[in-house]
Amino acid sequence: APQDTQVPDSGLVRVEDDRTGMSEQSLKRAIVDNLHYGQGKDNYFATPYDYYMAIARSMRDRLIKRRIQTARTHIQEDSKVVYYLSAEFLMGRYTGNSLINLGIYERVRKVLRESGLELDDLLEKEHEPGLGNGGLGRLAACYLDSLATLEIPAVGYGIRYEFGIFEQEIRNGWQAERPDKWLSFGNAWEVSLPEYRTEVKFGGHTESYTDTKGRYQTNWIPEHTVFGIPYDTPIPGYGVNTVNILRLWKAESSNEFDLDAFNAGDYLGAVANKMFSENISKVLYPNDDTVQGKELRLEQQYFFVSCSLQDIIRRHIYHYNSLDNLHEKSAIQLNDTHPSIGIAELMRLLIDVHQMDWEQAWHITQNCFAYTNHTLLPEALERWSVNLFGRLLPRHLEIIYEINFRFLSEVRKRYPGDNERIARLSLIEGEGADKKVRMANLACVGSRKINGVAALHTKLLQQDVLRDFYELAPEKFINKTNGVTPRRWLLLGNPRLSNLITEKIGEAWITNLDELRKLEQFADDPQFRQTWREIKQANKQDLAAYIERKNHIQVDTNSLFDVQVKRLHEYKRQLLNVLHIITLYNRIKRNPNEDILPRTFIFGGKAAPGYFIAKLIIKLINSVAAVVNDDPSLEGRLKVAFLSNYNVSMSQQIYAAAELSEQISTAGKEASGTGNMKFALNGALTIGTLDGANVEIREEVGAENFFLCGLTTPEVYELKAKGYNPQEYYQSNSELQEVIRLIACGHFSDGDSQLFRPLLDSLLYNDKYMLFADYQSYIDTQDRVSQAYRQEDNWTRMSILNTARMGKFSSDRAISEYCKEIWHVEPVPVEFKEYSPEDM
Ligand code: NBY
Repeated sequence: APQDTQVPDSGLVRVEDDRTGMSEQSLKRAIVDNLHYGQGKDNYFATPYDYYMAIARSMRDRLIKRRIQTARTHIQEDSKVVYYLSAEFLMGRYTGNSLINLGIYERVRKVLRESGLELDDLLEKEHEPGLGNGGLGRLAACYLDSLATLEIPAVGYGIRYEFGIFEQEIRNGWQAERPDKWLSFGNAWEVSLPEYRTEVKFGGHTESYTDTKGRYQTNWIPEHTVFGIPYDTPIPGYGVNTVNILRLWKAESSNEFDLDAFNAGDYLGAVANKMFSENISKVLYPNDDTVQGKELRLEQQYFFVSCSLQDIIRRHIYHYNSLDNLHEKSAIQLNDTHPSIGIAELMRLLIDVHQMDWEQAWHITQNCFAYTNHTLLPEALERWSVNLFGRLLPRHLEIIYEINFRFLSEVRKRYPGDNERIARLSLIEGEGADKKVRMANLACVGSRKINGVAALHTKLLQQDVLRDFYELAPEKFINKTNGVTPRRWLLLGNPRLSNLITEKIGEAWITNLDELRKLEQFADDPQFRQTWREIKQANKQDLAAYIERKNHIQVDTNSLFDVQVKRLHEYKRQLLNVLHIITLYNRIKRNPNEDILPRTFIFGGKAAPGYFIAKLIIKLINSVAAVVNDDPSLEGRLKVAFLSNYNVSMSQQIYAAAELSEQISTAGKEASGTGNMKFALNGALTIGTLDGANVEIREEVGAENFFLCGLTTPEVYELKAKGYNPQEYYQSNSELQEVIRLIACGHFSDGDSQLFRPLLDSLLYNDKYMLFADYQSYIDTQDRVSQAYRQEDNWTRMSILNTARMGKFSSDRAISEYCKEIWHVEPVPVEFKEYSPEDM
């Protein structure tokens, strides 16, 4: 080897490495270097996108060094590792977050300013990776941030969708979808590792044989095989050297071109395998909270789960040369049932590939997995037709039948003759042709722990959705109330407020959110209140400028910013919010001098493309906006803005500017909600039902600082049991009648009385989510909100107390609990060492 790499360190001159250095000089050199050699540009040719790429690459360089040392440390210490399996990771833009977590946001901003460049503008050039639908995918992202910050060895495993969640456009008030080509300008953040590509089988049949030791074995002869190529993105912790990874799998063909088929003149047949393979990681399914029993979806699930488990096993064997202790060194979390096929796949890998016996394999499997449930809606529970399942995964179906056989024998011993219970617990539902595999049952049987995502949700799982499993194994059930990362949702998203907070109480809150309690002492300080208000005002002005630019609506920044942003879904009741807007509109129309609080209603959210009613609600919001915003008799007191293509980046700006947070789902339907936490953290007050985590938010901030409305869960159940009739509420409420009649007569649809008929009919004759039952309570509470907003000082006080009392809802708290009570993992501190020739 050449000797000249060994430069003796004189101990006098220390020059920072361009790829790790943190001084202003090093950062500047790094960015210029990446601009030159990464983008092939200099300042004469460089576009803002080139600068963005150069900044991103400079940050990635800094993280890669730390990643290598993190990986080394985890191996040296024989650390137990958390594997977070999720079909969705809604990460938001990486670059701003990495600057924040490396602690050099301000420094880089200064360096760029010296060259006449504005960091915040450049960061907006990053195409947000939208690899998720909503709360579930975003929760996975917050948890990765906390895992790294808490120095827990962890890997996120998922799918590298070529197209993420669709881009939403509003055309003539309707939602239209465009494909999200997020990779078309390249992705500075990922590194591909083709050497770790992994083979996955699909279809075909199984054969039994007896091996040389006389053991009964099964061989799976597949119809197709596909390769999974891993792409890694570094996940930095805040203020620590730990950098974990998010490993996403891309599907590629294992035989590009079938020469035999080609030679036989079958050109399309020759590329069939390529098309099958590449389809698998092509596109994210855009449904949240409803399942589509599509074959491609099951292919996606099995594809990424099989790649991930093979990857876990490969690394484990390399390190320990045995799988006997797999469960002692790995904790595998199932983010909903989407990856729950992993339970059968791990059994298959241990038994068929690694020749373990059933009992040992089952012991290891049950002790590796834990399952998080995210929904109470029956239509969201995944059940695959046995037919389809057996065609795609014949070996897994056999294994599931075997798991079920053994499981039900135990159940029978415990509940002899209780056939109904046995039928409910079975992994297989129904008889004959339309038998289904119940993925939630598989997840429950194969996991050591089962958790809900808010206290109420966990209780309802135990009493309702998973009751039989709770009675069978109550010790498996545990609550883990969701949390959000304060790094993205306060420090990055609301710099003005973060600076004020840090000025007052220091920066410990960034990694210990309970510290925010120290703000309580300033809640009655007039000067502090004034500054608090000015910050909200400045954030509102930024959002108003955005609304003006995008929607061409001028909003009054002194009006109450009343915000509902989340996926469009009937149970989330955006329609109830609209009924309130029209109620206020009618009041002004009836009495133009009525003293109505000026409000700006802001909506954002995507509807699943096949969800007609949700799309009609978007059309209604935009139709009401068109009438209300242009009516001079309102004198600008009401404005409505639907912000198209709501995503993580947009939401950061919205939470910072919001004053009223709408969390009005029908009680017992929203598992937790996490937007509710982000709003309150940024000082918005909540109007909400006793649903999901709202219950706990209200407990923390105090009932006097929360606007409660609507039925409770027991009341909802009771009303349903005695036969809910929306007409009873409708007939006795003249203000409600006026609202419905105004929509019905075509007032918001150019006289078309049919357009919104489906919405009105569903309210008048069915009203599954009980909007009419909660209407009056909601309106009354909104009236109280208006009065409270006019007591400016007291509103500000409530706002400060909301932020001050959000400590519980940090994802650091949530993840610490998972670590202690589910995963049994400990922090592993990582030391940072400069490069040295010994690295080679
Ligand atoms: O998970 C959400 C819950 O609705 C929300 O209450 C909770 O706070 C959040 C985090 O725990 N669920 C959710 O976002 N679900 C999905 O996005 C989703 C996506 C796909 C499918 C089902 C649900 N699917 O079956 O394809």
